[in-house]
Amino acid sequence: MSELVKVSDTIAEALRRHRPVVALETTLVTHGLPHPRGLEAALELEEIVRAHGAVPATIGILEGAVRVGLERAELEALATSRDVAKVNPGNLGAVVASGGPGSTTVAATMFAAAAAGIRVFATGGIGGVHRDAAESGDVSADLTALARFPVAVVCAGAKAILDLPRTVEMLETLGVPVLGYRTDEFPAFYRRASGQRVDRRYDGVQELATAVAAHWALGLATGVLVANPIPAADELSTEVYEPALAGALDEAARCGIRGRAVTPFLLEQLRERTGGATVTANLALLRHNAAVAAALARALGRVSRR
Ligand code: PSU
Ligand code: MN
Repeated sequence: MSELVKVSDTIAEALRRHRPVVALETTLVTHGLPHPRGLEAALELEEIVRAHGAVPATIGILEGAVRVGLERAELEALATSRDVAKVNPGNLGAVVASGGPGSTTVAATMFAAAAAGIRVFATGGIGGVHRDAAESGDVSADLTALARFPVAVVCAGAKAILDLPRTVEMLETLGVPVLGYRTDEFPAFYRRASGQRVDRRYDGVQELATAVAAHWALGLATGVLVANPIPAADELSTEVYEPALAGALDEAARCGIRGRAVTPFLLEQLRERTGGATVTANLALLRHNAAVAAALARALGRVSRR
């Protein structure tokens, strides 16, 4: 592994002992949730992973290295510093070389997790094909990372700001399995259903782990998407959500928002336009994903010891 990827002693020890480890990203901390909810969420997600019997490895960029397993003070430093770069594989080298702080998206977190040997990662919702992709060409680097790095990503589907049918098609094109955890449908982040199907449904975490392990045992070296819907009690109603999304998309077009700024801009617009309801829902699905990811990491350990 490159010396530019630094694994903390705690995480290195956990991996050596074949303990279940769950990677966590930091872009949702710095760009996805309003301050200080991001830091609170990051610490809470670590606690949930621990409570479910796994070791959390939060990933970010500090002082010229990709850090796998940030300490609390480091996470606080990242969450509270002003100009934190949002990092995907395309600007990862430049941000590391700059020495400045960076938060890792799903794509960059998958890269780092794979480099460290971590197989399970929990996030909120992945990036995907944007609704205006025909004109803007905006397709998240999360999709290409899923095609490249062998990590199981537990998420509540793709963010609902996206074009979900095209996102699901692209996952199929890239050969990324979309496995539903207690769902037949690909979830839509704030909603449990999208009308899109998953490749297969699993109701038990052990059978899910067996399928994930089989994918890699075959030599298929891609990521695996584990689609875990938001709990029913936390779903947003479409009456609240749809008008807010329409307004947010209009505002982004009006302001000419492009590139890495698009997703954070839309999430912030949704927060304002729903009186914070999208943030509450986002936190609920994140907690659920962290718990399922920990259970999956433990189950994967049982599969590989057989
Ligand atoms: N999940 C959330 N909130 C977020 C994200 C995921 O609940 O803010 C972040 C992830 O880091 C994801 C990124 O990789 O949004 C997608 O950004 P883009 O569409 O620019 O690739
Ligand atoms: Mn983009």
